[in-house]
Amino acid sequence: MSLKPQPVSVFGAPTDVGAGRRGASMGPEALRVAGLVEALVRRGVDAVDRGDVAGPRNPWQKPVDGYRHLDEVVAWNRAVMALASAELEAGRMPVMLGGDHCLAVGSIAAVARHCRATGKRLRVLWLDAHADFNTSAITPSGNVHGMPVACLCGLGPDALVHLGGPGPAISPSEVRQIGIRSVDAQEKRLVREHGLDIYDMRYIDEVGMKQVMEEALAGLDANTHLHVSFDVDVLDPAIAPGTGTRVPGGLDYREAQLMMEMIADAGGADSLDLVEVNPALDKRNRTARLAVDLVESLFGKSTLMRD
Ligand code: 6HN
Ligand code: MN
Ligand code: MN
Ligand code: MN
Repeated sequence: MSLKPQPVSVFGAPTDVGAGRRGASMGPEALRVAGLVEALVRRGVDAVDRGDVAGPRNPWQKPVDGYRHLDEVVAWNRAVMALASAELEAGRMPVMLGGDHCLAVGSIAAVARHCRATGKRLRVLWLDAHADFNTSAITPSGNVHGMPVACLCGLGPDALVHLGGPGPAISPSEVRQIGIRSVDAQEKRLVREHGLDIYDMRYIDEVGMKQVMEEALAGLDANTHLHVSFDVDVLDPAIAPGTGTRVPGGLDYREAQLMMEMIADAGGADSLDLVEVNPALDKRNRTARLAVDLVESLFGKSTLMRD
C-alpha cells in the first residue's frame, strides 16, 4: 500500500486538565515552534494549522469520586471531538496536538463515529509507556489521562463513554498498544479481562520492532481507518525528557523511526494524536523536535536513501 496524499488539518488542544503535572498545555506551541506544519508542507502535504480549540482553565483540584477535573476534561473533549469530526467530514486528516492524553477520548470518539457513518473498519495504534486503562475505582491518581482507552471501550463516566453517541466508541479488539512498560496493579487485571492486544517493551526486546509492527498492522486493508495515538512517553526518557510521566526503558531512536516508517509503508495514518509533550520539563524543546522528526517518518520520509 502506498501513502495516500490526504490533506491534513493540525489543531491544538492546549490543556493539562487530565494530567498530574502542569505543562502539557504548552505542547501545541512547542510542536509548532519545532516546525511541525512546515515539515509536513515540505513533504508535499497539504497541511493547514486550524489554531487551538478552547476550554476551561485547569482548576488544579484533588480527585472527586475518583476523577480529577471531570467537568473540565469533558468540556475539552467535546471541543476536540467537534473539530476532529468537522475535519473528517471535510475529507481532511485531523492531527490533534495535546495537551494530555485524556483528549484522545474526543479525537477517537470522532473517528469511531466517522467510521460508523462511512462503513469503515477501525484500527487504533496506541503508542505509549502506559496502557491508559484505569477507571475511577482503581486509579492510583484520579488523573483522567490514565483512563482514555478504558473510557473509549465503555468503562468510565457516561459523559466520556457516550461522548460520540450511544454505546462505547470502540472495542478492545480494534486496539494495538505498543511500547507499554508501566501498568498499575489493578489496571493489569482489567487489561487482561478485556483482552487488550499489548506489545510491551519485553516483547519488543524479544522479537524486535519489525515483527511487532508486522503483527500490529496485520489485517489492515483499504477500507480500514488507521488512527495513531502517539504519547511521547513511549520514547525513552533519555531521548524524550519533556513529558510528565517518564518511565525508563522506552523506545530508542531507531526503534521509534522503524515503527513510524512501517506505519507509512502500510499506507500511513488517517488521523493522529500527538500528546503529552511538556516543554516545562524539557531542554531546548528537544522532545517536540524529536516528535516532529518522527511525524515526518510517519508521513513517508525515510532516513536512508528511499525517498
Ligand atoms: N499518560 N497509570 C498512571 C495513572 O495515573 O493512571 C499514569 C498514567 C499516565 C497517562 O501518560 O497518558
Ligand atoms: Mn498515554
Ligand atoms: Mn503515557
Ligand atoms: Mn488507511
